[in-house]
Amino acid sequence: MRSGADRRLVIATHNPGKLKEMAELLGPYGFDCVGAGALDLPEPEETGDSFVANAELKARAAARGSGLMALADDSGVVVPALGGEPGIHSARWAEGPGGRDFRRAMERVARALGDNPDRRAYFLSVLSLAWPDGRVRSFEGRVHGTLVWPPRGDRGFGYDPMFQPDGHAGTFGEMEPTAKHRISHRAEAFRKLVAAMGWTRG
Ligand code: ITT
Repeated sequence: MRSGADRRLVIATHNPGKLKEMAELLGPYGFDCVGAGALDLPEPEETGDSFVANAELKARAAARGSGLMALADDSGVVVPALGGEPGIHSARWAEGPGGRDFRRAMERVARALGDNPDRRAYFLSVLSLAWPDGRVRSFEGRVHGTLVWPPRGDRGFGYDPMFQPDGHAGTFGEMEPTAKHRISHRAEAFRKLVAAMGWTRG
C-alpha cells in the first residue's frame, strides 16, 4: 500500500466512461483515486493540436488545481479514409443540440465513409501523469481494427459499438471490460506508464 502524498491521485477526466476505465486500470496499484468532477476542477479548454499536447494540458491543469498527482487521457478514433478524422476531434463529432451524443457521432462517421471500402481505424490514447510542480510524463497506446455498421453492443462508451478490433469477432461494445483492457489503446498506454514508473501491485 502506498503512503502519504504519493498515494492520492486525481483522474483528470470529466468523461464517465473514461473515468471508469482509468479507475479499473489503476485499481491494483493501491492509489486513493478521485475524479476531477468530484473535486470540482474546471474542464480545461483543449487548445492543443495533438493528443500529447491535450493530454498534458489536462494533466497539468488538474495537478495544479488540486495539488495532487494527476492522470489525464486524450484519445480518439483515427480513420485513415477520413484523413485521420475524427482523431483529436472525436468528442467534438458528438456535439449537437442537447449536448454530446455518440450515436450521432457514429452516424456522422458512417455517413462520411459512405461506401468507401477502406473501413480501417485505430483508437489512440495518450496518458499523461503530471505533478503539482509542473513535471509531466506521457505514454501512447493504439489498437487497430475495422469500423462496422450498424453499431453492435451497449458496453463501453463513445465509439466502442462500431469498432471491431483486429483478430476479434466482437466490437468493443460487445466485450467484457476485462477483455477490452487486455487489448485497448488506453491499457497499452497504461502498461507503458506502469513500467516507466516502476509501480507495483498492492
Ligand atoms: P476528458 O477530456 O474530460 O477526458 P473527453 O470525452 O472530452 O473527456 P477526449 O477529448 O479525449 O475526452 O475525447 C475523446 C473521445 O474519443 C471520447 O469522448 C470518446 O468518445 C472517444 N474515445 C476515446 N477512447 C475511447 C474508447 O476507449 N472507446 C470509445 N470511444 C473512445
